[in-house]
Amino acid sequence: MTAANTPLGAVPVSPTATPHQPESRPGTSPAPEQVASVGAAAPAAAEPATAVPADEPAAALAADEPAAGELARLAALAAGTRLAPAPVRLGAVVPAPEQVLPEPDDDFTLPADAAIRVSADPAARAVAELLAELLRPATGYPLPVVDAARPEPAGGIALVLDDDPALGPEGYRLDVTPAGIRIGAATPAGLHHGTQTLRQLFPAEIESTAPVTSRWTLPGGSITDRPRFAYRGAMLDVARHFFGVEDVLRVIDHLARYKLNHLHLHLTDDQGWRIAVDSWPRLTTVGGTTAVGGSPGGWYTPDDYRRIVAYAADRHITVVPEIDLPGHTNAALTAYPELAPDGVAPPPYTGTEVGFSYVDPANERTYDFVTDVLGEVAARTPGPWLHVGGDEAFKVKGAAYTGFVERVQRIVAGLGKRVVGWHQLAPAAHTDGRVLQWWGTDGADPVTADAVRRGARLILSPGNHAYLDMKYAPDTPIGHDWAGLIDVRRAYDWDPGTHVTDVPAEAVLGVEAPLWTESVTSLADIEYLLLPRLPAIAELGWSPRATHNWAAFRERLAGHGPRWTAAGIRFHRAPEIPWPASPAAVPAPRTEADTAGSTTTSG
Ligand code: TNX
Repeated sequence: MTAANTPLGAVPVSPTATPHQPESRPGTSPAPEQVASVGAAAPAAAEPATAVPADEPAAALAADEPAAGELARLAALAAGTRLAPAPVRLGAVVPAPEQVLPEPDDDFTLPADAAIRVSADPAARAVAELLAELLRPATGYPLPVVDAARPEPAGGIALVLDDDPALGPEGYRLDVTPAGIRIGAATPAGLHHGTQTLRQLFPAEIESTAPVTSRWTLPGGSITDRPRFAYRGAMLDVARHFFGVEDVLRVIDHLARYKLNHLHLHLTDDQGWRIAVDSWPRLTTVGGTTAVGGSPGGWYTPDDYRRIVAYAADRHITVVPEIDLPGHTNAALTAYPELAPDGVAPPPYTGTEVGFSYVDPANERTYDFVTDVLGEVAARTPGPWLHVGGDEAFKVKGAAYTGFVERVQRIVAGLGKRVVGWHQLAPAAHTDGRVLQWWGTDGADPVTADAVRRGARLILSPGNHAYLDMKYAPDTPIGHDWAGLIDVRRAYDWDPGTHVTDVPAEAVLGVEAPLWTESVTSLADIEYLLLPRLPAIAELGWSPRATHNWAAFRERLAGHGPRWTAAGIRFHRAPEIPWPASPAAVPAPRTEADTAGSTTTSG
């Protein structure tokens, strides 16, 4: 944080500095008319609460059953019991905001007739529509979105594009006062991140996909927030196992929730080619049909890919497509043997070894292939990045490797894109804007540090902290352990700014959590490995280092268990996190006033 960006009089509040609010606070009960009559507002076809306890992958169930208290709470939810949760603590947000100024007397309860007023700008309006979509199912409120020249909260929510340059391209300021909620930002992206913070300030039941009769009270005060790093991402390997569009959209939702702004798709590997290329059609029709262990293959049509890109863009997430070259190309070679060094089609590969396949760097046809493939992918990708892999090409050595990489880097530049590659690209010549994704396990890496001195910037994905395909513990199902076991604390306790020796923080563009999928076969598996570690990596990417504090983080993270459960999201109940043993929101002791305003869900 710089002085210029510090609002007058505001002091950063460390997440530990604000004591927990008591479970219920006197004087904050809403007037009866503020208590939602969800039965009236809910759509007639609404199902009873569908927020069933989230299933873990079958093998994990015994170790990771939801706490009994949570089940009781969910039963109450399903029965339509009126809930009166205490407001969450203003600073109880993941990733930790830059500045938090609680005003405990300024709590605000969202009324059923609230509107979302938004600056007259199409992208800002889209943020408002998404916020309304997030809040409507649980509240059952209509929450109309209204354009306004100067939006005011007016007893509801205002999303205001204002020109506060201090907030930067992704920052926002959120105020909760008795007049309502106001989020201000210089950009739609900033407004979007502000809405994700707002979402976390609602009681956990806001995540329910069916109406919940509750009092939607938010904690008073202000949050001023900006990211530490510009690049915050996660990677999904859709090549080892294929995941359809719906699964990818669900992963994008998880990224958006934690203010990540890049989704890296590992689209090609030995076991499958997952993106259609019109000029080389057999890449998918032949190379896309297989997956690890004989699982079904699949691929994205141009429309599928555009759908993913558009859904991500609506959430201010940029898709980074990876075509892994020159190794990890067995699937391509099964389709086009002319690219193989011996010109012979290899058999399809469904194992999990690496490093045996490569396209022939001495064959000109290989560069036609690279130019066509990258050209088509670039044309369908609005974001600036093309990831060209480069890892584990064990059979393309020395000058053959660097010569290939330098040529590919020129092809990417010629397409007007910015090249990213795994840090094995480091020895190749620098090219403008080049970014290396570092996945080492030992921060002493002079070759990468040298590439940084020559101009490269780094995305940090240390294998022993950020690899979400590593197991949590020896007895957790799914995943590898070649880079060690990664429990939540290990995912959280490192500093991207100092991690690689002789690489200054300014050279670090950001962080990314890769999820390789050799052992991952379903969305349930993905969520089990992502949650709760993805929020840890997200916090490293977003939050100022001054907020870094394991004890405080685990407390804040614990509050997300009930949110995921309410949303039907599976997660690993990591033992080092103090998940609430009792419900996040228990049926409040009923007062006369409460009873008068109370209704049940229409379900
Ligand atoms: C290494 S990390 C790989 C991947 C594997 C992963 C498994 C990297 C750039 N390459 O091919 O899937 O380990 O953890």
